Amino acid sequence: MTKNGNTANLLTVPTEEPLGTKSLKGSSVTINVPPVSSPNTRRRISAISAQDISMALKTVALQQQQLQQTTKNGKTVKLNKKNKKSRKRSKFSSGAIFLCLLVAIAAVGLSAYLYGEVRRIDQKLMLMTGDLDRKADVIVQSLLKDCSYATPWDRIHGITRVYPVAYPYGIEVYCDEKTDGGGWTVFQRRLHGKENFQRKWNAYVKGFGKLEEEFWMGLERIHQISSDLGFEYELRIDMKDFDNNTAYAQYSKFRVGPASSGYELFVNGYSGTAGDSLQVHNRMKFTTTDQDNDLDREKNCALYHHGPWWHRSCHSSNLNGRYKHGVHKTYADGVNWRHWKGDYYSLKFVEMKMRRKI
Ligand SMILES: [Ca+2]
Repeated sequence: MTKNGNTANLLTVPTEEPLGTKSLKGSSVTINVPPVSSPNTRRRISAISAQDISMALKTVALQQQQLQQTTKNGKTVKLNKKNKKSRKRSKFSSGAIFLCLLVAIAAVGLSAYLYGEVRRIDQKLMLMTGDLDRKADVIVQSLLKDCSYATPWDRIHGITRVYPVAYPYGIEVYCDEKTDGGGWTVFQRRLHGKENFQRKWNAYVKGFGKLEEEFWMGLERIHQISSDLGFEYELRIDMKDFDNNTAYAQYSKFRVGPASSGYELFVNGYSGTAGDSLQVHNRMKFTTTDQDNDLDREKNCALYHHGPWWHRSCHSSNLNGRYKHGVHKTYADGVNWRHWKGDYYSLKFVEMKMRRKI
């Protein structure tokens, strides 16, 4: 019933789909129909209601479809945007990773290349250094083949190691760095008579004695040092008698030949204070008691005068003779230098030395 007492007609029309609105509930449309007061009114209501209902239903259905479509499009748009962003991010990430990999590979390759270059340069430097070391060794050894370039240490201590060509591992020699500017390689010394100089051929070839005291360097070493074709050598002989008087004999040219020559003596150019008692022995071979190379056909000069030497037939100097402490009665068998002290005086001190001429 209505407020004015008319009976309201309620018309319920089923819908095709749920409407989901406040005015349209459930699966049907409820329309308030005014009370029917007359048969004409009933017909008009009936006719209007049918059109309205039909239009309303169509309108609602259309709106519903539009709403759904709008909702779907919105989601799609949003999804599409999200997908695009995601794809962009994915593409960016993949590109960044690829770039990083390229950089890493390039870095590894560059590092390997640089390492190889450094290794090659290092090897070249090592080869160059080794070559320079070898050349330096050759130069040093050529300089140190005798006492010509003795160090200050050698000047103090006398004994040093030198490297003649025939002795690549070096030999120890005594250097005289005090006499006449130094640089002398000493090859014979008589000092106190304790060393036995009455020795045979092999001993005189190899050498004997103590470098600090009395010794003979050896014919082979004297030959090897003095016969260097690149240089000339000079000879100096320092002497002292028992009154401590000194004298010397110096020769501007000195050389000892090889074993095949009998260690032939080459000497020339005397100067000094002792007189020349050696020039007469020039071109003589060395003679020992067991190897007679002298020119005396009747005797062995080394045996007769008790002194291995470059005897002719026999000598005017006999510096390897017996150590007799000065004056002696026997003929020329002491440490004799005829032109200073004669054939009957055995010297207190003798030192024979050679020096490279520069
Ligand atoms: Ca003879």
